[in-house]
Amino acid sequence: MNNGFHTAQRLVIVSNRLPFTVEQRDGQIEFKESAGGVATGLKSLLETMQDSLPHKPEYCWVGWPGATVSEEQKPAVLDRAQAEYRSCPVFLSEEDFDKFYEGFCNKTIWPLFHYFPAAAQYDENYWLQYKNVNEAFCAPLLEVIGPDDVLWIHDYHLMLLPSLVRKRLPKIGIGFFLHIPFPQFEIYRLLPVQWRREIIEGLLGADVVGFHTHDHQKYFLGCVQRILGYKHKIGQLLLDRRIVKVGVFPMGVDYRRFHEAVMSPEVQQEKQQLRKILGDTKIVLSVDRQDYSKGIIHRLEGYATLLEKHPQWREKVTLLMIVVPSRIGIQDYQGTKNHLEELVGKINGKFGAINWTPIIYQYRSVSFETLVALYAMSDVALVTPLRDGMNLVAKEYIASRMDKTGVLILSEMAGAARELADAILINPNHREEIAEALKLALEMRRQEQTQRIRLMQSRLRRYDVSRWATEFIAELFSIDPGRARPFPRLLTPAAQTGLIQHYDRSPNRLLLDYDGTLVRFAKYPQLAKPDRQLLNCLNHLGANPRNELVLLSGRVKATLENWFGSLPIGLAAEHGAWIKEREKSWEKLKLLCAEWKTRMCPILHTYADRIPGAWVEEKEFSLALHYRAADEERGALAARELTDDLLALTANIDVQVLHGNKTVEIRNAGIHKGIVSQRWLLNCGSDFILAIGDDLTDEDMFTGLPAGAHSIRVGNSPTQARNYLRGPDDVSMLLDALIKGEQLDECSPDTAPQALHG
Ligand code: ADQ
Repeated sequence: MNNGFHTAQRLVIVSNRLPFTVEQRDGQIEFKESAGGVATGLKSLLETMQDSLPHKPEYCWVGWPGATVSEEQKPAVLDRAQAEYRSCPVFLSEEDFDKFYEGFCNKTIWPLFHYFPAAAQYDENYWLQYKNVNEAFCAPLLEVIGPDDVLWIHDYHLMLLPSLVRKRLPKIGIGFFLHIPFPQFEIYRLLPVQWRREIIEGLLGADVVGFHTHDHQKYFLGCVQRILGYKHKIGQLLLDRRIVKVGVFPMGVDYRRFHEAVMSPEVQQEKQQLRKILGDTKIVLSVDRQDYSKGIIHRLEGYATLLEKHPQWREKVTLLMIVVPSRIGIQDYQGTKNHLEELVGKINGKFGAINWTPIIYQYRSVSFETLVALYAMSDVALVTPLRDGMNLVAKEYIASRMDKTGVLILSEMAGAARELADAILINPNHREEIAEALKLALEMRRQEQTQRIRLMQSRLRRYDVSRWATEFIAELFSIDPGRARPFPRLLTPAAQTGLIQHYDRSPNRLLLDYDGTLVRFAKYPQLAKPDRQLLNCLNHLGANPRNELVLLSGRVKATLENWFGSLPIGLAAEHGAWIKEREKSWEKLKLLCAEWKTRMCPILHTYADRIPGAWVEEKEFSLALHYRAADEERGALAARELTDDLLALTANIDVQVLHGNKTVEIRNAGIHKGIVSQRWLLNCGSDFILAIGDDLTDEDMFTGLPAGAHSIRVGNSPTQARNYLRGPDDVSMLLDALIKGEQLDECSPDTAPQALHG
């Protein structure tokens, strides 16, 4: 497909909806402007983008045209979309619409992420179609994207897309912005295990993930940690091979456009006409897409309570309620509409008079000019969502108050409440609170109105839609997309070649940690057994007469003996409390006392009882509380508390307390991997030394090494080691490369060690 876009660096926007919606009328295709926050926000952004962004990128927009289009009509829609809107439509089938859009997006994610768990449906067919449609977006994208383009994916319909694109184009810059709230883990976990994991993994395909508020960012990072185990540092996640920045970018509105439109002749004329119809009552405005999350019913109940409790306002105020039809095929939405219309009728019937209708209700979309006229003439804007990512209506109202009067009543559940602290903030669940806020707003003195509006306008003028996009895109352009390396001192191929050459010409000492270095951590330690390949590798290295190989571990000697006792290598158990030289017996490194264990053991057990999944390991000269199988956050919190307690309790005895990788360990002081490794390094001069470890306890080993030794920390924690490797797989590759080097060098079948069998 030739999309007609040239390949200089461009911004490729991807969202479920395009800025236009295709409609069929008398067999003819018509293009209508799309409503809704994402489409309107992005549209006004693109209109101003050329002036405001430092890079002034060209753009194109990929998305669904809002209706199913027949095969014959597709070419015409494609041509017009490209020519008039710089858009590339992704066509979806009826089935996609039912199961993806109305199904997974609007019956699963939307209710759940807006904290309506009872309304969420967990249908496997919806989920499968969600995956299919994300794939369906990926294919045309790959045809559109040029090598230098940057991708900005929007919203909850396309949460799997970042990683789908990343897999195919590892070096492309990808941003993702979520326009709706990201919920707390307790809500998010209601998704089935596989779905919740794939969604997080999908999002982490992006280089920058953006949210409207700090709360949404915090909840997302919490879910990432609990589901995938990645901890963040000031919003940055260090994945195995990439960095993902998770940031807060509160979306603004096109402030100037709203502000300046107020004085336009069209808006002035609209205002006059509306004024004639509405008489001289005070006007409370309510404008939304029809959605149960917007709290429209609660708003009506609050208004009815005002009329009930403060009858002096009857006939003096009118609620003007404009509702845009939305997602009309979904039952919950139809239900809300019926309920809403019933309630409007009831309130009008109960309080209305011949010359006064308390609520004027319109179920339709209105033009930009009418919308601005409504904002400009309303004394109060009543915005009461039960949960909202941001809420642009609240911001548009403030931007349209040219005369600096008017009052905004805003739900504290809207993201916008974080920025608009000078609104009257209310809890939308409490009708009395809404009624009192209305009374306060209707009676507020002009001077106070102006004071509040000024403060909010000055914020919205600065943080407008361009600023939102500029900051997001600047972040995206600032990174080296997909190439950012979280490991600054990663062992490069060149350094590895140097290391192998050094190894090949020397007598060698190899000091290796086991858990986390040679094998990945498992939920329980007994599951992290060495496999045949690892045993063969250690056997090869140990059998080379030039080598002295030692495994230094915190494990007990029985386990090490069982797994490695027959190999020609040295072993150190319990961090060196017990050692075994090659082909000799176990011996204690020095006389150690273990009396303290009887006092400490009950304390560890008390903590283990408090953390489901945690357990205590009793060794000969040490005690360890393990919490790898426990809930990540609870385990870490309790472990910090335990470490503190133990440090205080052990101040007068000769032991050390160590908070390691998902463990808290107490062991005798004066025994650590630094001391024990010296035993094998004694008198080795400037021989080749290689030490590899992944944990805090391995730092003792690194710091004790002579200059010129090779030291490698596995993982990305701060270290004294010279280099990093990412994980046990990379260690395994390095050890294999050492063996291959040996084989090339010596190549004598007589001296090659035998592989282990059985
Ligand atoms: P929405 O849920 O669509 O957006 P909102 O932010 O209020 O909610 O945006 C609605 C948009 O539609 C506004 O720009 C408004 O002017 C327009 N609109 C509303 N009623 C209208 C009417 N009767 N006629 C014409 N236009 C009308 C989603 C999230 C929000 C988030 C936005 C942007 O749910 O929380 O603020 O995306 O990120």
